[in-house]
Amino acid sequence: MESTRTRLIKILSAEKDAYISGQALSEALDISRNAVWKHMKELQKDGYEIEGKPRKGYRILSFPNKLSTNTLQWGLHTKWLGRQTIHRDSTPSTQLVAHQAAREMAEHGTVVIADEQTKGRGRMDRSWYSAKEKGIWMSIILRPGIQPHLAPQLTLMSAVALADALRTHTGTTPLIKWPNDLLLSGKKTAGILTEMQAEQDQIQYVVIGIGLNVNHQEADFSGELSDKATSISLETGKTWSVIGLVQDILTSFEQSYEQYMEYGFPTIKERWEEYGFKIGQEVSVRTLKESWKAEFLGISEDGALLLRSPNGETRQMYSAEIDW
Ligand code: BT5
Repeated sequence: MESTRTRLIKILSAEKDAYISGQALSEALDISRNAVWKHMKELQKDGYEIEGKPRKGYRILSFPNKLSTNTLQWGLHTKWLGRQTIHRDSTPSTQLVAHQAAREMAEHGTVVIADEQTKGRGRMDRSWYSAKEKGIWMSIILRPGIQPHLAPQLTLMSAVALADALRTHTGTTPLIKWPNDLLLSGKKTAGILTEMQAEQDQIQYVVIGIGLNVNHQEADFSGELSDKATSISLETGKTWSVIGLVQDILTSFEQSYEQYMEYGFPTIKERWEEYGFKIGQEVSVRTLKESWKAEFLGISEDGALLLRSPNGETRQMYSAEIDW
């Protein structure tokens, strides 16, 4: 059951610019007019800017710049993505919360987001540094009707959606380092982690984890990250609203996902290659058995890495460690 406060915010947000009378609110929420007034005072204390006019009623002028399920909804223009959100002030990892929610049948498009992760994770048990309120640490639950072996394409699709959103929202031009890093000025600003629960030929759900450094300053990165990591703020010299950026990423993600589901991977491939890091350049490739130099040609129609070996042969690789 939603709290009275959440219902009150929902009613006020749905009205956008119009006023709602104290009487209408008291009836809708089944509380006294005095209780409505008290709730308004509480909201103002939490940073909501609320206008109350005699004989007209109340309206919200602005939301606080603090992430919450409510502030995320205000100004979100998606159809289905992020319509259900789970927000945590602090959590070990939004991936864990998302897996749990998905097992409990959370719907397609549910977004889990946290101000801070204490055990953020990358691929292969690597860790992901997720400082409090500095970035976007979120996991998206999807239930795509595709074959499990195609799931890696969702990582590439997500990277394109994220790169598009960063380009339009912040004016930066990210590059995507295969398969899941977003770079600005050659340093990592975002990473994507795709995890899935599937049977042989059917995906139950996929969780796409997105970590994006937004307002970190140089002092926020230490150790190995000091020369490997960057943030949108470091690159643009500005502080960004995490909420506004999340909303634009979700819009971009929803569009890319729909494009992918409708037209398949080729359209994503083209967009990916526009952002591809080191396309046409030499890289070192390591597999379990061998290590060799190759020219990075781009990605194939199904998302594999395309490499030209020194003898001129073109090879497709689905997994390899690349020294860029
Ligand atoms: C990734 O792994 O890049 C995937 C990161 C996914 C993080 C999101 S946040 C929301 C969701 N919840 C989670 O717990 N995870 C997801 P990988 O390619 O394995 O890169 C990991 C490596 O990136 C580390 O070994 C570090 O070298 C580096 N790294 C760690 N934190 C970083 C940061 N904040 N910025 C830049 N680089 C970082």
